[in-house]
Amino acid sequence: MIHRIPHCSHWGAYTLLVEDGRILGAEPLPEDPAPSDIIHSVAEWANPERRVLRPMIREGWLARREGSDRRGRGNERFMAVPWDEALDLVATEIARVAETHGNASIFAGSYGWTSCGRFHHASSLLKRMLNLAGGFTGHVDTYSIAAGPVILRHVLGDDRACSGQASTLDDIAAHTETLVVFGAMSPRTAQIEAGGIGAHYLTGYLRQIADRGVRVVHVSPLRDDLPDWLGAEWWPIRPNTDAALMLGLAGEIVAAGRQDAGFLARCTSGSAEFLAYLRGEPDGQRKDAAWAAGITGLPADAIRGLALRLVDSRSMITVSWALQRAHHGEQPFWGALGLAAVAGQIGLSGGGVGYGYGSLGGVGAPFALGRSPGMSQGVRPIDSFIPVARISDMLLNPGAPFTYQGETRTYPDTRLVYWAGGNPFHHHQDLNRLSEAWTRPETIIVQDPMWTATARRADIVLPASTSIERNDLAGNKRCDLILAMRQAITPLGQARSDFDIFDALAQRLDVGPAFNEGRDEMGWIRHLYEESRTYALQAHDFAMPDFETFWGRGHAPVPVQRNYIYLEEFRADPDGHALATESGRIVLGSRTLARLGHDDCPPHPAWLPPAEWLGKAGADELHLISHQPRGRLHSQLESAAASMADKRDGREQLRLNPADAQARGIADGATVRLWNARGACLATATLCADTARGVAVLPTGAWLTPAAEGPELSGNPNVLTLDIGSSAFGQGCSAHTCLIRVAPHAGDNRDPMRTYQSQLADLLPDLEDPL
Ligand SMILES: Nc1nc2c(c(=O)[nH]1)N[C@H]1C(S)=C(S)[C@@H](COP(=O)(O)OP(=O)(O)OC[C@H]3O[C@@H](n4cnc5c(=O)[nH]c(N)nc54)[C@H](O)[C@@H]3O)O[C@H]1N2
Ligand SMILES: Nc1nc2c(c(=O)[nH]1)N[C@H]1C(S)=C(S)[C@@H](COP(=O)(O)OP(=O)(O)OC[C@H]3O[C@@H](n4cnc5c(=O)[nH]c(N)nc54)[C@H](O)[C@@H]3O)O[C@H]1N2
Ligand SMILES: [Mo]
Repeated sequence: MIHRIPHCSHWGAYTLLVEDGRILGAEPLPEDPAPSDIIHSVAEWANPERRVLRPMIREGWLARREGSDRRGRGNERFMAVPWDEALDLVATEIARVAETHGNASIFAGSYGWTSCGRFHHASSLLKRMLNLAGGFTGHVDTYSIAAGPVILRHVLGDDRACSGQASTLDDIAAHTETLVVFGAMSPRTAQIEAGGIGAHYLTGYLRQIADRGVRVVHVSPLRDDLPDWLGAEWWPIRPNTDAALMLGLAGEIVAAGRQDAGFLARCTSGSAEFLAYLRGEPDGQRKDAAWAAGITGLPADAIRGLALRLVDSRSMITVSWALQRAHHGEQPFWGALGLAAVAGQIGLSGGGVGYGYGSLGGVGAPFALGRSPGMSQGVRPIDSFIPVARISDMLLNPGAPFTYQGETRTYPDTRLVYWAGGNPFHHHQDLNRLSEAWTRPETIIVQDPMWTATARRADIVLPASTSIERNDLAGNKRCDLILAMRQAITPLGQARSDFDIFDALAQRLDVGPAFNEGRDEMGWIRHLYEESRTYALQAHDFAMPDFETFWGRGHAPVPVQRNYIYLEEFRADPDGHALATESGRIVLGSRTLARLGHDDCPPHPAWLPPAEWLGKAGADELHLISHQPRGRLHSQLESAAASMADKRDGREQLRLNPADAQARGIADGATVRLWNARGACLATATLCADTARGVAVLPTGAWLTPAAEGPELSGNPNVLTLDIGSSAFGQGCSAHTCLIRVAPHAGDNRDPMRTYQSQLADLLPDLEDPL
C-alpha cells in the first residue's frame, strides 16, 4: 500500500509517496503555481552512500584528545564508537573547555541552513543547550545578508526593507511604471525560502509586470537573471560597480534640478552633504552619467535618459542581496536608497526601493502577521560574538580586535568548535585559508546527516537524521502557511534526530529538564503549533484549524499582509512615525559614520573601488560571480538529479562570454582550470552570450574535492573567493569580489564524485554491517 506523507523543505511543500519504507516519488502541493523540481531530489536522502551512519571519532583525537595533531583532520581515519561513548565524550569536552578556558572559547555560531523544520532546527537547539550550560561565542548576521542589514539598520532604523517587509510585489505589479532591477529577480533563487514555503509567487507577479508593459531596466552581468519574456532592457554592468551607476543617476537628477527637495527636507537627514558629494564639491568629481559610464562600462546616454525617467514616472528600484555580498557591499544598498530619495519616490504606491525580491521565494510575497513557530534559544549568559563571515579571522587571530557597527571587540580564544546543520567548507570564502584556520581549535564536533567536506575534517561526527526520518513543522514570517513535515521513513543506520542528540547531551550536562521542558517530539510540535494558533486568534482574530486537522491536511493558513507600501506612513507624517535612526529620518549623511571615520564606509553613499574588479584587472583576468545553484540548495542534495542536470562531465559549468572564451582558446564543453593567488579548481566551460564580457560564472555548492596535487576537481568557487569583510562597519562576506584567470586544462580529468567517495572510503573503517 502506498502511503501519502505531507512534508516540506526549504524549496517547497510536497507529498511523499512511500511504500514498504521506500520513497517512490514526490508530488508538489496542488496549490503551488510554480513548484521546484528539487522536491524530486529528496529521495536521495535515503541513499546511504554519503550518509554518516554511526558516530565516528578521528583516531588521533580518540588517542590524545586536545593534544592530538590537528593536521590529521581530513587525513586520519575515523573509528566508529557507540552512541553513549560519543555523547559522553562530547559532554565531557564541552565541560572541560568551559571550565578551563571559559564558555567564550566554545564557538557555536554554527551558521547553516540545515533542514527547514522549526523544531529540530539544529543550530537553534545547539544554542539552547549551550545557553543553559553557560553560553558560547555566536555570530551575528548571515552569509546571505550582512553588509546590507548593517547599513540599513543605521540609515533606515531597521532592516525590514531587506528582510521581506519592503513594499509587497502585488503593489509593484499593479502600480510601478519604471522598474530598475539591480541583480536578479529570478525563479532560480525564488525556489527557496528559509524555513519552508507553500506556494511560489514570484513568476506570477513578473507575468503581471510583463502584461502591464512596465518598462524594466535590468542591471546585471547576467541577462538570464530575469526571465526573457519580461522583455527587459539588459544593462550588462561590470560587477561591483552598481553604486557608481546609482550615484551617477542621482547626480544627473540633481544637476537637472529635478530632485524632490521637499521630500529630502522633510524625510531625510544629511542630504546637503550627499548632494554636495554628487555635485563633486568635496573631491572635484561630479557624479554624472559620463563618470558612471567610465566605471560601469555602460553607455552615458542611456544613464542620462533613465535618470529623468525615474523622476517623471512612478519608479521602483530593486536590489538583489547578491550586491551586498561584496567588498563595500554597504554602498549599493545605501546608494539605491539615496537615489530613490532624490527621486522622491519612497513611500508611494509602486515607488521607492526594496531589497532581495526573488532572492528568496517569500521576499515581496504577502508576509505573515502571526507568530512563526520556532524553538527558543533561551537567554544568552555571555555576550560573545563574531560577524558571521569572520570565522577564519577569529580562529587565526585569538585576542585580536575587530570592529562591527561602530564597536571594537576582540576575537575569543577558540578551543572547541561545534557545528550542527551547516557546511563551512561549502559556504566560507578562501577555503585554503579556512583549512589553515581549522587546524587551530583543540576539538571540532560536526553533527550532520552527510559526510560533507566539513564532517570529513572533524574530530567527532554525530549522525543526524534527515527531516524525512522524523516529525517536524515548517513556516516563517515570509510564508502564508504553516506546514506539516511528517516522518516518511525510519532513520538510516544509527542516525538520531537533532532533538534527541541535544536532549541526551543536555542530560549529561545536567540541564535536561530545562532543555526539554518535559515534552517529546510530538509534544513540542503540537505546542509550537498551538502557540502560533493562539497568537493568530488573539492578535488578529484569525482562526487556524486545530492541530489534528492541520496535521492531517498537511498545512494551515496564517494571517498575512498584502498590498503593503513601505514607509507610506512615515512619508505622510515623519514626526509621528519617526525612524529609529540618529535623526528619526532616512540618513543620507551620517554623523555616526563621520565620527567613526572608516575609510571603507564613508558618511554618505559613495562609490569606492573594491579590492578586485575589472577596472583594475590584468588583461587576461575575469570577474568571478559565484551565484546560487539552480538545481540544489547550496551543497545540499548535490548528487541528486536536479543538481546533476546542471553539471557537465561531473563538474560544475563555468559560464563565459563566447568572445572571452575564444580569446583564451576555450571551446564549449572543454575542461578548464580557474585560478588566482588563493587557489585553483576545474570546471567545464559553457559558452553563453547572456554573460557580460569580462565575467565568469560558477555556481556554489559543488562538494570540495581537493586533489593531492593540482586544482580542486569539482568546481568549488570558494577555493578562489576573497575572505575579507565588506567594510570595518558591516564585516559582511565579500564572495562576489573576485578576479580569476581561466585556461584550457589538459591534465587530471578524474571524475570528482567518484574521487570524493574514494577519498571518503580511505577515511572510514571497514564495518561488517555499515547500516
Ligand atoms: N562563493 C560564494 N559562497 C557563498 C555564497 C555565495 O553567493 N558565493 N552564498 C552564501 C550564502 S547566501 C549562504 S546562505 C551559505 C550557505 O551555506 P550553508 O547553509 O552552510 O550550506 P548548506 O549546504 O545548506 O549546509 C547545510 C548543512 O546542513 C546539513 N543538514 C541538512 N539537514 C539537516 C538536519 O536536519 N540536521 C543537521 N544537523 N544537519 C542537516 C546538510 O547536510 C548541510 O551539510 O553559503 C554562502 N557561500
Ligand atoms: N536554487 C537555489 N536558490 C537559492 C539558493 C540556492 O542555494 N539554490 N540559496 C538561497 C539563499 S541562502 C540566498 S541568500 C539567496 C541569494 O539570493 P541572491 O543574492 O539574489 O542570489 P545570487 O544567485 O547569489 O545572485 C543573484 C545575481 O546577482 C548578480 N550579481 C552578482 N554580483 C553583482 C553585481 O555586482 N552587480 C549586479 N548588478 N549584479 C550582480 C548575479 O548575476 C547573480 O546571478 O538565494 C536563495 N535561493
Ligand atoms: Mo543565503
